Amino acid sequence: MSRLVVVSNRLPLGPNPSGGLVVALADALDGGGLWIGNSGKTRSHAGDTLTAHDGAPFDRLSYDLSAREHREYYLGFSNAVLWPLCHGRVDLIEVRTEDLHTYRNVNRKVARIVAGQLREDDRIWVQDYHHLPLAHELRKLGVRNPIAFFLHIPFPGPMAFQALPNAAETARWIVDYDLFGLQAKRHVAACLQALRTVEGAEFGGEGRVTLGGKTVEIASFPIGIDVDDFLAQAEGAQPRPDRPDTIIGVDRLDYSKGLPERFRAFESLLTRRPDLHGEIELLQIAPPTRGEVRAYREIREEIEGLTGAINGAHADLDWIPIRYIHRPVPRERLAKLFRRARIGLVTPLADGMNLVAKEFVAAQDPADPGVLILSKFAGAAEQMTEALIVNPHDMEEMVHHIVTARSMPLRERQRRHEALMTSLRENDVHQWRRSILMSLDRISGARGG
Ligand code: ADQ
Repeated sequence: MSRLVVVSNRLPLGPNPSGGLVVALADALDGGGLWIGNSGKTRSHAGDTLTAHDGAPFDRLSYDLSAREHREYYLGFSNAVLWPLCHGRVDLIEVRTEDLHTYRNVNRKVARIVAGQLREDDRIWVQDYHHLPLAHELRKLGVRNPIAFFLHIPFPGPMAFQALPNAAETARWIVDYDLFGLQAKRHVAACLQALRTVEGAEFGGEGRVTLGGKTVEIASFPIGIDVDDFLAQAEGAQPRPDRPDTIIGVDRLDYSKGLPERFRAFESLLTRRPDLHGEIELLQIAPPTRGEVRAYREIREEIEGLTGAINGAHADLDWIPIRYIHRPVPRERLAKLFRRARIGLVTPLADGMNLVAKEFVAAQDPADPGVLILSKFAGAAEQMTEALIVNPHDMEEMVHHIVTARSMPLRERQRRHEALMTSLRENDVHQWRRSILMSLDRISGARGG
């Protein structure tokens, strides 16, 4: 068996690392795989020095970023250009030449590090938008190994793609991969349309795109969760209280997650239905993220302002309508909170997949399941059709779905939950990993490499 080399922005650190991606990749990495990523530490000057980390069933190597690399590659081009652009917020992009320059340079440095570790029959799997140029840089170093890429966030449509300062260069980065994996069919369609704006690109069948003599296959691989693991963590939760009914939201505090729209819809419900005062609450858990980027400071202020205003206007001595927690919560705790909630409100304005939607469903008691309300703009909506699918911009529809979910008969809740669970199990995280690696093997096998 050939070895798998995974490259992501941050290396999962600590003994027995356990994030979602680690679980996903473990079976393919255990017993000899290698994972390379940055340490999360920044130094005033950082070179190519590598640190090995014991304590995982696979090898791990980290490098440090310089303060400048962190600012320009990570906060700058990755999170103030690519992230907003891929999430339909072209208005938020902050294009700076030096950020793009450093983004290329960091990827050149990571390519040198990866190339220095490679064996002839290794397969390489690159994760996410921080590393779009990596295959291109590796190919320049003479690396011929099969390389797959997976984008965890949406791919922009043609107009947004053209808002990149380097759209044609980005297309050349993409075709240096053998396989370019996206979360949902709609992102594959967007990607193909975007690449049609690039001069010289040619389109074969089955998502194949050729440019400058290089061919990539573009396909969707919806990421999933480890269903039984999450279900096990949810078991033993306290029974649901009689009142109030909890509507739960769990999201990194990101402008793509649609939190202000969600809070306003909840307030609209409280205003129209005074009889629900004391009967429902919104528990919103939103840990901080990327606080050094301006747009993230602004969304934080907006959410704090809205929480204060809504609670100030509607709370009573024995009831607070919105409980807002701006901290991470351990997974096990989260799973139990999902199980106690009557409604899961997952309403992003754009999202590659959204694993919270899947975790909420997996955590439910099949005998008395809660109801998921899911934005049509989450990649998850393509598979989770038995959720109540909502347009998060449409406040009327959001209010209507909350009311419907709250009064949904047990039989219907069970039927929807069962159908959702079947699809979660068929498309779990292990299936995701297997199908990407099988596609990569098929493509490289067909090329004889
Ligand atoms: P995210 O944007 O981070 O991921 P999501 O898919 O919802 O979004 O994953 C978040 C993860 O963090 C979930 O496992 C969730 O339980 C956890 N989490 C959220 N809030 C937490 C809290 N307060 N405490 C502890 N854990 C918390 C990106 C893309 C998504 C895509 C994933 C995976 O934006 O669209 O689904 O990658 O590919």
